[in-house]
Amino acid sequence: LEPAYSFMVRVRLPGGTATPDQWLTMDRIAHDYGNGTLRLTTRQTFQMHGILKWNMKKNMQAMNDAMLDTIAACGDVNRNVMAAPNPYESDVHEEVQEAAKNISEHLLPQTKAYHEIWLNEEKVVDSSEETEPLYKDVYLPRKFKIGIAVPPSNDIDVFSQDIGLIAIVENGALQGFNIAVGGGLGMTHGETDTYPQLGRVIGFCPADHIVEACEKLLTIQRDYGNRSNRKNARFKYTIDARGLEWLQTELTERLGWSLEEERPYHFDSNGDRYGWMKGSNNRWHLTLFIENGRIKDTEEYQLMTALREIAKVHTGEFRLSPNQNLIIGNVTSQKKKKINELVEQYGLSDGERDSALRRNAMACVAFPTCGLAMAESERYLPSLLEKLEATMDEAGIRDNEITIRMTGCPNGCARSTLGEIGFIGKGPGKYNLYLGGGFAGERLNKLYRENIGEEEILNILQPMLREYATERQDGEPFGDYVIRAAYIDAVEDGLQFHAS
Ligand code: SRM
Ligand code: SF4
Repeated sequence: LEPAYSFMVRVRLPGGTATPDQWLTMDRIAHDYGNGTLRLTTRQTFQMHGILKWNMKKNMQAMNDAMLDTIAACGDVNRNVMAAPNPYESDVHEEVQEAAKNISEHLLPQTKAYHEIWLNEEKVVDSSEETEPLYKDVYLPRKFKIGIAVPPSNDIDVFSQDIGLIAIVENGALQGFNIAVGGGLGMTHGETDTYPQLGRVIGFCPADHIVEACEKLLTIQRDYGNRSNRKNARFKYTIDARGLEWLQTELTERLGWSLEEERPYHFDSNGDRYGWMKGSNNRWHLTLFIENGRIKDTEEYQLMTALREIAKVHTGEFRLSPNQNLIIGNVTSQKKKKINELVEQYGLSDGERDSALRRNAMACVAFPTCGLAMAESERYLPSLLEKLEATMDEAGIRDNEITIRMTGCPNGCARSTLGEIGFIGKGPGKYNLYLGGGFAGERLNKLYRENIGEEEILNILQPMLREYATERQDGEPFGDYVIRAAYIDAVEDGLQFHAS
């Protein structure tokens, strides 16, 4: 008898855009083969859990029929390329999406193994004869991540990417991208030579050369990344060990031309803007709040059914946000009425009824499916928020946005070291508390208290939030306030993250 091994499947979805048909396929296979829920991830894609080994092939084939695949969604390769779904910038949205798709496709491994294993394609070449022009026979030392932000929104947390691209839009047209390199957030508790780091901008690249620039940067990491210690193998460590100047020289040599001076840009937040808005293309976009990205039905909230009903009538697309939310994008004026009826019928949240704290909070998956979790995250954060919301209400700052990010371990899958308030699991019911992250994702937070449970968390945060309500300066974000009030030092560089 074969054991009932079950798997998680993560889709490759550059820029997080799916058609209504693709949505319906994911919904169907989540019920047919998965655990009946879908998870929208922090990198704008779908995850499904609980697929039994003997259903894997049928599952992958159903996805393939809907033009979806899982190639390079995991592994030591370039991962799902993120792109700002921000509907305010609908003029450049398509160009940015296109860039994400081009980069993703260009950096895909060429092996046909996926098709042979899952799609019953005939083995046409001996695998020893297959060539990988980019990855060669060594692949990368570690996972590699690329994302594109469109200022003023830093929704994709551009500085957390191995390569972060900042779209430069002038006179309504995409000119190119400032390139930030060497971001990455994972670390290991107690090992200070592992640390989160933010990307640093090295220059501007015209739009028509961006695929080439990403390729060359990736090959630098392929050739110089640490292959003897996986904990020091991300691009951030390669760059920190050799310096930005070295990287620039190496890049110029490989490109045969130099990047231009970086162009001015400004970010105002890394969160999502909820509700209906009209894009510049006369289409409508509705951002829905999806708590921790979990799509499921409960007795009180039929979210999964509602989104299925919307997919049946929607003619635009679904855009998965980097904050685990969902945008019903490109809705025509005719369809808006019907979609709005469904939103109301099922009581879907467009953020209005939720506090600003909850709307800006993210938790990683953690228990029960993540084998690396040390503490709860997705299943715990909502109840902790309830207690903090009560304090925010009392203090009269319910609508004040503060980013809270929680992860069940220091890998940082919900980008916890970028929260104004960050929690990282230490053990069952115990978290490290971090403070002082930048509201626009421009500054890492720093350890404030170690290994504390809920009581202590509340004893620390409740008075701090009350004080913030009365002492803050006009428009001062919480992450800036705790630094000004000397609760914590600002982290200017990831290399100082562990400094006391
Ligand atoms: Fe992650 C590993 C979930 C975004 C850093 N991540 C994992 C695994 C696969 C656990 C494992 O290796 O066994 C988790 C599966 C849990 C489960 O049960 O589903 C997992 N990561 C996730 C997701 C689903 C979290 C979420 O709540 O949405 C995100 C899926 C992204 C995607 O669609 O591709 C997810 N992971 C991230 C991010 C955020 C980002 O990329 O923007 C990070 C931090 C950024 C970074 O990479 O530096 C992140 N995940 C990690 C790491 C630490 C990497 C490192 O450099 O140290 C691991 C562990 C590893 O790679 O060894 C990890
Ligand atoms: Fe799992 Fe840790 Fe990632 Fe959370 S942060 S999903 S616990 S690996």
